[in-house]
Formats: sequence, C-alpha cells, structure tokens
Amino acid sequence: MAETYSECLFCQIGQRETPAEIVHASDAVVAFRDINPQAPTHILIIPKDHIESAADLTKDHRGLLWDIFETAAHLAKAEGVAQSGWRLVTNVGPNAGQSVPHLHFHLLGGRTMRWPPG
Ligand code: DGP
Repeated sequence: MAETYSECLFCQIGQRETPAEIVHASDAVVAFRDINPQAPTHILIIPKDHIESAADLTKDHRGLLWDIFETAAHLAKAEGVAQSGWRLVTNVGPNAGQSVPHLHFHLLGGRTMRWPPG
C-alpha cells in the first residue's frame, strides 16, 4: 500500500480523490494531463507514494524510476510523439519552479522545444 498524504494534491490525484484526466495507471505510477499544458502533449507522471522531489530518491527507488521511464516511452508512442521527439523533466525546489512538492516528471511533446529552458 502506497504511503500518501491527505493534504498533498498529487497524492489525492493518485488515489483518485481529486479528479484529473488520467491517461495511465499501474501499481506504482499514475500519469495525467497537466492542467496548464505547455505543449500539445503535456503529461505528468507521478509515483503513487509520496516522494517530495528527485532529491529524495534512493537506490530503493530503482524499480520505480524504471516504471516512470517505461511509462514515459509508452505514452510518447501513444501520443504520437515518439518519432518527433519528447522531453522528460522534473523540477526540484524554488529556482527550478517546483510548485507541487510531490515528485512529478513532465512529459512534453508535439512541438519544437528550445534549449536551455527559461
Ligand atoms: P512544477 O512547476 O514542476 O511543480 O509543475 C506542477 C505542474 O502541476 C504544473 O505544470 C501545473 C500542474 N498542476 C497543478 N495543479 C494541478 C491539478 O490540480 N491538476 C492537474 N492536472 N495539474 C496540476
């Protein structure tokens, strides 16, 4: 059973207590469309367990990280952006713009992206 926090928005989405457009779910991972999309494909991939950010990952999360990256590649194909290219990014802390303190990976695709990001 996942360890979740009732006051955490993304825990609530993972537990289906707060609505979101969920596009993929497994025992450990949930993926849903970002409420404020920055690209034609903008999906958030989260662990069901509450992990605050990538800074809190340990070796014990290797399997979880595999699930997240496998989900990203699967969804990129499903969204039709596997060939054109996609970006997977996670923000950590205020300077990076992390606004929700529950680990999430942004899967972005469907348009040309610039580098470095702003
Ligand atoms: P970040 O800035 O990296 O912490 O990204 C948080 C993202 O979460 C941001 O792109 C908007 C999205 N978001 C915030 N609240 C909600 C919500 O209630 N539902 C959905 N689907 N996305 C949300």
